[in-house]
Amino acid sequence: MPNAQAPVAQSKSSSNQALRHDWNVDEITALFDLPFNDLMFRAQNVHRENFDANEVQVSTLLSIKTGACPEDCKYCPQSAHNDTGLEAERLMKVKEVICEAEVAKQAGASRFCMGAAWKNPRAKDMPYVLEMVREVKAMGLETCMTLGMLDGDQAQALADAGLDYYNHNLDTSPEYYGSIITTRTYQDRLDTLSNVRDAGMKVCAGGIVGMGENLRDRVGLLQQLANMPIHPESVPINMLVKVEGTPLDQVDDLEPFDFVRTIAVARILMPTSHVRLSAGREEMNEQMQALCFMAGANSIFYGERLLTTDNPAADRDRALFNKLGIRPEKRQDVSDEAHIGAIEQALQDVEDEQSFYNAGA
Ligand code: SAM
Ligand code: DTB
Ligand code: SF4
Repeated sequence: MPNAQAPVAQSKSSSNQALRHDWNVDEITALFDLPFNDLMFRAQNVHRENFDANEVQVSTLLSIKTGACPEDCKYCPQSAHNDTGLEAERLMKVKEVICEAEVAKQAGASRFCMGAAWKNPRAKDMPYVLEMVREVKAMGLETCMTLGMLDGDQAQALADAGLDYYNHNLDTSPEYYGSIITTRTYQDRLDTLSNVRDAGMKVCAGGIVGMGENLRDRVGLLQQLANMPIHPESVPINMLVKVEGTPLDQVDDLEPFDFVRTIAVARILMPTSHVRLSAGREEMNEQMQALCFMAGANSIFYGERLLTTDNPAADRDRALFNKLGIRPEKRQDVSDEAHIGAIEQALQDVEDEQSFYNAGA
């Protein structure tokens, strides 16, 4: 049963254009095939019709249970099938999680995302994760979790505890999926996403590019996402982080413009969703990230760690935002003065630092 906070089904973008859920492969391929400048222009227009183009939402990630995962995802450093030398850690204590959430809030994050290396949460884990949701929410942060597959009851319990978003990625096209993961099916993932939606939470679902897939697979992934009855509110586009000891460690680099194109096409297909420039920013220079923002990305992970791999340090991101005139997006559901104050203070600190360097130059 949907709960009282269930999002209203999207039907229009702010430009009053109907949102489409019937994209076919040829149409999506034609977007990828546009001359780069034409694609960017279209994506920017769609972006500006629906969002403030100079605002980017910032989320901070925390791995609440690390490694020793029974799933065999070929990209993942946390899979027990991959020998990456990662030290496994048990589920963190609620108090430790709250301390990390406080640090993220002070640094200016508006959403706190907690991830666990599980196939699915066990019954005995649920009371702890529910308490994490309640306490992080009480701090005035938006909450997000990614814990693997959920049944309907687990999704409802998380929604009732106040979980705003659940992240569960499709990862790639249905056709390429079997080359990447064999321990859970594409349908398992779609079922979890529909349990999340039915429980009234917002859906965060996207994928990974640069895993050796072809253009048709990137088209197929975006088609699956865009043709859901309601578009995911958040669409993370991850660039594969190659980790030694995973089977994808040696895969060829993706042409960077193909990554930017994937963001631009996601923006056009899902005009009102937040498209997240997700994993892989540590390997991208500032100009590449700026192109992704121009293509319509309007969310990032903020903080020096993703789950187990590196992300740019918060001060580097604040400096980049300053150079580009980007403001962190404020929380949409409440106006939390402390949170807005933390972001403004952090930006002021960077400006002060820059004028200090300029004065000394
Ligand atoms: N275990 C849960 C699951 O898979 O549903 C949640 C955590 S899992 C690490 C969340 C997502 O992180 C994966 O679905 C995948 O899209 C992304 N991810 C994991 N390893 C990655 C890597 N090396 N590069 C890019 N994205 C990665
Ligand atoms: C998502 O799409 N990307 C994040 C988040 N959802 C959970 C995870 C990226 C993980 C990158 C590899 C690591 O740090 O372990
Ligand atoms: Fe486990 Fe998630 Fe990593 Fe797959 S992506 S191995 S399910 S932690």
